[in-house]
Amino acid sequence: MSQQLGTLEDLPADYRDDMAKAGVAPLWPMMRNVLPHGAPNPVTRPGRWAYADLRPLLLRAGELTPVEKAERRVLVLSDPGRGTGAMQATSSIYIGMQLLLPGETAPAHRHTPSAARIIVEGEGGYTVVDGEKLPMEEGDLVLTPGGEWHDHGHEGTKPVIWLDALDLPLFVYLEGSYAEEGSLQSPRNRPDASQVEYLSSGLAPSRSRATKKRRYPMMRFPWHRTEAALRELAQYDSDAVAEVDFINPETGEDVLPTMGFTAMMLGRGQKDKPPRCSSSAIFHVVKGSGSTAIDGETVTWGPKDTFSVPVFAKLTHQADEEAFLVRVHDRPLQEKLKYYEERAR
Ligand code: 1HN
Repeated sequence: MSQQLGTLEDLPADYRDDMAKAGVAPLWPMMRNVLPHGAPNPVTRPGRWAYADLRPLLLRAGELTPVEKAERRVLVLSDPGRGTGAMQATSSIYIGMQLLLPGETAPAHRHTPSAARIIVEGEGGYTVVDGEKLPMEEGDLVLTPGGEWHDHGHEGTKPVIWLDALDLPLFVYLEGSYAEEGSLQSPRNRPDASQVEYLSSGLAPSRSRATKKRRYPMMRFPWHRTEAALRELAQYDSDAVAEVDFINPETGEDVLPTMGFTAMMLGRGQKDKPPRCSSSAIFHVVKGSGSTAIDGETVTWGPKDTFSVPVFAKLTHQADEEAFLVRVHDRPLQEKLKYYEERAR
């Protein structure tokens, strides 16, 4: 029962003028823009960012702009559907690539949006989150949950580069985005929780009932463990693509309120055709190469490349060689809003 709705031009000019003066507008000419039939009509377009392009640009930023002048030395990966400079890769997810040079520090601050980093290159970088020093090694996922103080440092000898994912667009939309400045934290002198408290999955330290639960008990997920888990999974179920969710080890829930993260492994020549889903995503290639058809448009990728996919995209991944990808998505937000959906292809 789809009916053509009336347009603005159908209405007499004097009536339109009077509406404008009264600060109102008719809904019906705009109805389908905000409620298209059957499925959303995303603004987001697929994006692809080759590391070979980003790396030299970032290193040049390192020469042009001292970290003191940048606070965070980042190049923003803008959604092609919104244009360069857009502070979002999809409707809800911001992605940037950050550089820290040896000896540099990025000052402490905390803000309402949550962040997570996927480490792309380098050794010796670290983030201190709420007094916990989190080493950054290639492929690690490191969380900076909203409201937690965080600063970055670098004890190595070569540039460190990582990908930042934030739920910033949501907070901007909600007019809830702001930060507070602080001074560098002195970290507690012990390894991070992944190395002390949650070394083995299924085991967590016993605590008395009086002990206050930490909302974010583990904020670093070392890559070597993620890769080992994927290899085990892949070995015993070679048809299905091995994919793991990063979860809060105390609750089994998503690691952050709005953003979720998975890691997947594709064997050489393996294809993956996931269901179409209402969440948007950004994929970062930790290792390997291949291609992904996104609604029929093929994106090729190699190590350290990044690409984005809009909601309900029809995806086919194919690995040319063994490949590991990390996916950032907004399913946790959509689950909370009770509308996350998957559809047959
Ligand atoms: C931020 O705090 C970081 O802490 C990186 O490294 C990127 C982009 C927008 C807003 C805050 C960081 C950011 C950011």
